[in-house]
Order: sequence, then C-alpha cells, then structure tokens
Amino acid sequence: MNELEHYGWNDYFKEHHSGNKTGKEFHIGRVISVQGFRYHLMTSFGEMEAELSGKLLYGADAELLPRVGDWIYFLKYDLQGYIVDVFPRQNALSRKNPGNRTERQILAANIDYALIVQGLDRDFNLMRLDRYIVQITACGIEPVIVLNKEDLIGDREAYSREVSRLGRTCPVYFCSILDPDGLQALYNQVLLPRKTHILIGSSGVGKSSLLNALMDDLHLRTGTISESTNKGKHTTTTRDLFQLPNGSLVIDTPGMREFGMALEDEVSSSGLFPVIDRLAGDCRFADCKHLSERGCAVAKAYETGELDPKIYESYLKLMKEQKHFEIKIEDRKRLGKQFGKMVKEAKAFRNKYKY
Ligand SMILES: Nc1nc2c(ncn2[C@@H]2O[C@H](COP(=O)(O)OP(=O)(O)OP(=O)(O)O)[C@@H](O)[C@H]2O)c(=O)[nH]1
Ligand SMILES: [Mg+2]
Ligand SMILES: [Zn+2]
Repeated sequence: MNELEHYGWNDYFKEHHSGNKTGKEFHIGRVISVQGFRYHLMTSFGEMEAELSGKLLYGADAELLPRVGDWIYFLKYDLQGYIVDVFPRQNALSRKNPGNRTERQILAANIDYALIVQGLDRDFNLMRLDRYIVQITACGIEPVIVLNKEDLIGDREAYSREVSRLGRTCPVYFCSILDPDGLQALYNQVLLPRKTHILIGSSGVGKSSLLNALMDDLHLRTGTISESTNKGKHTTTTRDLFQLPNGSLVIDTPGMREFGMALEDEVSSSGLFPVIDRLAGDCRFADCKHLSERGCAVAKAYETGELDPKIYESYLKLMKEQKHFEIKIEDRKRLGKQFGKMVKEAKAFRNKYKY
C-alpha cells in the first residue's frame, strides 16, 4: 500500500490527480494542522512543515485555501514545503462564518464521519444536536452522536428517549473517559482505519479528553469547566489531525459557540428531515414548504400531535435561518455589482480627464 493511503488517500484523489502535476518536483501531502499561515503536512517524507506559495497566498479565494484534511501539491526545498495547489475536495465541513454571517467558513475537508460530542452535564441540548446533524448531513458527511460524561448521569434511557424524538437514524454512543467499555465501543465500531473523523461540539464537552483516552501516547491539553457558567474555556485552539493506533484518523477541534447553518443551494430540506419528507407526500402542493400552505400534511400532523413538536420546530428554525442567509447573499451580490460599477465609472472618468 502507498504510505499516503494510511492517511486517507483514495481513488477519488487518484482520479483528480492532475496530469500537469505528475512531474517529479510535485509532491502530494495531506494537511494535518494549520496555525495561521504555517501548515503541517503528512507526506511520503514523513511529517513536514510548509508555507503557501505566492499564487495561493495572494490569488486564491478564501474558501480555496488549504484546511486541515485537505490533500495538496507541494514543492520541496530541503526540509521546507511550499503548497502550490489544493486537490478538489470530496466534501467540506462548513458553517456560517460567526464573524461575517453571510459567509461560509470551511472548518475541515475530506471528512467521512463527524462525531457530534455533547456532555451529559448541562451541555445536552436536543435542538442543537439536530442543527449539527442537519448541517453535517448537508455537507455530505455522516453524523455520529457521542454523549460524553455518562458518569455524571443516573439514567441513560431518558437521554436515549430524547434523542429518538428526532426521528433520525444516526448512531448514538454513550461514553465517559472513566468508562473503558464505552470508549472501546467507540474505538471498535466508529473509528475506522484510514477513514477521517472529526470531533465537534461546544467547549468543555470532552473532545480532547476522549482523544487522549483513545490514544495512549497523546497528551493534548484538556481544560477545566468554569464553576459559575458550567462552560468550557476553549482549551483547544487549532484543528489537528491525529492517527490512532488502529489506523483511524481523527481531527480534534476547538469548541464552537455557534454552528450556524450555511447550506449551499436553494432552500431545500429534502433529505435533511426524513420524518417530514415522509409526511410531505400527503401535502396538497408538491412544492409545499410546510409553513402556512393550505392542505399541508406536515402542519396537520404537528397539530394532531402525530409529528413531534421538536422536529417541526427544528425544521422551522432551519427554514428561517436559511431564508435569512439567502437574502443576505443576494444583498451582497447586488452591492458587489454596484461597487464594481462605481469603480468602472471612476476609472473611466479618470481616463477621460487624465488625472
Ligand atoms: N466527569 C467527566 N468529566 C470529563 C469527561 N470527559 C472530559 N471531562 C472533563 O471536562 C473538561 C473539559 O474537557 P476537554 O477535553 O478539555 O474538553 P474539549 O471539548 O476538548 O474543550 P475545548 O478544547 O475547549 O473545545 C476537563 O476537565 C475534563 O477532565 C467525562 O467523561 N466525565
Ligand atoms: Mg479540546
Ligand atoms: Zn406541507
């Protein structure tokens, strides 16, 4: 096996291996960590540090800059790598940019499974769980629910019941860093060799602790929980990819305060809410959005109690957010055009009067 296959190199990337980059001077690597503009790569020379080449540094769209998980081409001078290009992504985990809410922010690329970690202390939140599932699914990534800190609760059943209210099929794992059995199940059943997994969730839920517990020689910094707010303190600050002893690849991430939806296309919930899709077959209009249309089977099921209110609430929230996101994008495009026109006019004016 080619050594990069241990890091997730597969047929998809082979197919996208560009004909004009087959020369000896171009090497292939995977980004395993990003710190500002310093990159760590896994390559056939082992781990290497790299920087961006000028073309990427000055030319590329922000979305195309390398992220953890990306496959890239680099040139090598002594021990230093220069990243010249990024492979097309199989998928990317993105969210709404918390700093600029009309932009998408790419968190990581080429992910097979996203482990949504919630702590069974006050962190557990069903609606937040559902938002994560929707966004992850829309990104083309398989969600897995990990409910950590099981040692802090008496009754796992109550939480199982809550999660099943969402009517989703994604697997649920209970675990605790104090319980080897739960960890073992996660390790054997979820963390697959050569597949890429990402741990996401709020600060303090135990993402780094889980990774430490699964990996003997890893000593990631783990934090404490604030007594007053019961929130984590953002201990992890970068997104780093690790290889576990069984060959699985796991990305640890800093805790997120927000994980806003940033779905790409036109609002379409199809496939993201399976329970609603099933009911929608009976709506009067084929393009029913299940908001206030006449003859809507979904709204009716909500009124009669057949549809769990949590599911409908979650759906409505997505529709509302998505609408907001889209309007903003349109605004931005319009403003962008106006600005472009202004610049052109200014240039024409300047040329005409030569100043
Ligand atoms: N009781 C209990 N505490 C845990 C468990 N897992 C983690 N903790 C504690 O929770 C605190 C936060 O853990 P971290 O691993 O730093 O959390 P994190 O999700 O990586 O947080 P950020 O890096 O800030 O996003 C630490 O004090 C851990 O010891 C668990 O299973 N049970
Ligand atoms: Mg951490
Ligand atoms: Zn409907």
